[in-house]
Parts: sequence; C-alpha cells; structure tokens
Amino acid sequence: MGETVRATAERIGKLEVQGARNVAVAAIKALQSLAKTTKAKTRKSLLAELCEARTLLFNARETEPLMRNAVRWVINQVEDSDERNVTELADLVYASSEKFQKNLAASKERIAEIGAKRIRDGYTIFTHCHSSTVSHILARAKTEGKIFEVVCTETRPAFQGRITAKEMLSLGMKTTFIVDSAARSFMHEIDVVVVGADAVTSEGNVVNKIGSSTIAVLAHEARKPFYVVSELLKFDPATLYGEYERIEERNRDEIWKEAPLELNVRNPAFDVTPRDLIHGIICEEGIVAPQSVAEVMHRIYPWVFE
Ligand code: RUB
Repeated sequence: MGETVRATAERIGKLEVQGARNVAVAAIKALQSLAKTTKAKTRKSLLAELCEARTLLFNARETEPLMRNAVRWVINQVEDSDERNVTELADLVYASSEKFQKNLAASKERIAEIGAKRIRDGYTIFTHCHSSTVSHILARAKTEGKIFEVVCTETRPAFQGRITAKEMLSLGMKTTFIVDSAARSFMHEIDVVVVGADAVTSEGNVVNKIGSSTIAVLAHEARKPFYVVSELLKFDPATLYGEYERIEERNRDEIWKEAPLELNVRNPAFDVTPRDLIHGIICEEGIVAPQSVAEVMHRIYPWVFE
C-alpha cells in the first residue's frame, strides 16, 4: 500500500483537500502514485492493494460520489482487463487515472462555457461555500468581459467561503462577504444563486454544503433562480436502488471546541436541496431539469449503473 493513499485519505478527512472535484482528483492521483510505487508481483496482489486503497479513500469522506465513481472506474479498468503482467496493469491504472482527470477537466470547461451564459452584465451572484466549479464559471464570465458582483457566505463552521471570497478578489470581482445567517437579508439584492454539488440523487435532489437548502428556500421565497453546478459524475447510482445519500457528520470541535460536554452539538457537513427548489442543474451536457439527470446519466455514463 502506497503511503500516499493513506496520507491522501487523511488530508481529505481533515479538509486539507476540500470540494468534491478536488477530493476526486486527489483520490485518483493517489492511485497513480500507488501504480508507480507498487511492489505487487501478481495481478491478484495489485488488485488487493487497489481494493485496500478504495476502502481507505471511500471512508475518508462519506458524501463524495464523484470520488467513488472516479476510483471505481479506474479499478474497473484493471478488473476488466485480461492483462496478467503487473507492470502493464500498473501502467493501466496510471493511464486510466490520467484519462479520468482529462475528462473531468473537459467537463469543467464545458460547464463554465454553459454557466457563464447565465451571467448577465450588472448581475449580483449569490454563492455559498467554495465550489471550484462555480468559481470557474465566474472566472470565465469575467474573462468574457461581463461586469458583475458576488455575494458569498462565510460558510460555518469551516469557513470555506473565505476561499471563494479570496478567489473572487484575485479575479478583480467586487465581492461582499456575509455571515450565513444574513442570507435572507441579502436575497432581495441579488439576481441569481449559484452553488456547487457534492451529490445528485436519482430523484434530482442535490446534496451540497450545509445551508444550501436554506438558501434555496430563501431564493424561492424571493423568486430568485437557484442553479446548481455539477459534473454529471456527482450522480450517486446507489440512490437509484433505494439508498439514501449518507450525510457526513463531522467532529463537534469544528463548531465549538470548549463546548460543555453535556451539550449535544451536531455538525452535519451537507444538506439536501429538494429538486423543486432547483431551477436547473448546469452540467457538461447543458442545463438540465433535476428530474432528467438520471436519464442523461444513462445516456452519457452507462457504466455508472453497472
Ligand atoms: C464543499 C462543497 C462544494 C461542493 C462542490 O464542501 O459543498 O460546494 O463540493 O465543489 P467541503 P466542486 O468544503 O466540505 O468539501 O465544484 O469544487 O466540486
């Protein structure tokens, strides 16, 4: 087992790597370094190492179907191959990871191209947490010469909103930073809400950073469009077969280190935004209704259902 897989899983668990895309990329990069350093002598032992890596990575964070789909796909390439030579198989792991990352990068560009069209001159865009995909859309719109402002929440308890705020400032965007509980006070001043996604279920509901569903309700109340930006591979196939997407519950210390011990402190990392509150899902295939995501998945990524 390459130490890097263990180290990567730990970094993911500690939020040193955050955001679904970054988590997925870190995970398959760890498989690449496993492929480079493996001492496995047989196909069977390489597969055993890969399976151990899969368990470590899957357990790093619960609500990460993009990472699970990515790792599964890479390992499937080895399982489906008739190759017996370990060096060849290790090369296959490396090349497959590379291919997956290229596909992910292409999706990101396509999403940015599509999403940027929804941003008009003079808009104020509301976002929550830090989504590298949302940031990329905003950067693209800016490059296209659009003039707009961003309002972002700080995103308690881990303050990922600060990453977004700094990114927006570095792009030269006029940016307003608010506490999460101020969302309703600002909803009337904005034009559109755009958030990322960690998971999309078969029914078209979206799992994203805790507070996203509250913001969706507020957007609905204020009659502002609420868009979710998501690569299709954030779809969780297990939800099609009845599983609920598991919501990661993090350590209470993230909220209040010195909290009285008898106090029940809860720290769910994500919540579920029901599809009825979502205007559209901006993905690499276009802007789709949440209800259509499963169908689009079947068409574009049939292997996810295998
Ligand atoms: C991050 C978060 C992001 C999504 C999408 O949560 O909820 O909106 O992961 O990000 P955390 P991306 O900080 O707990 O990982 O678009 O980069 O995949």
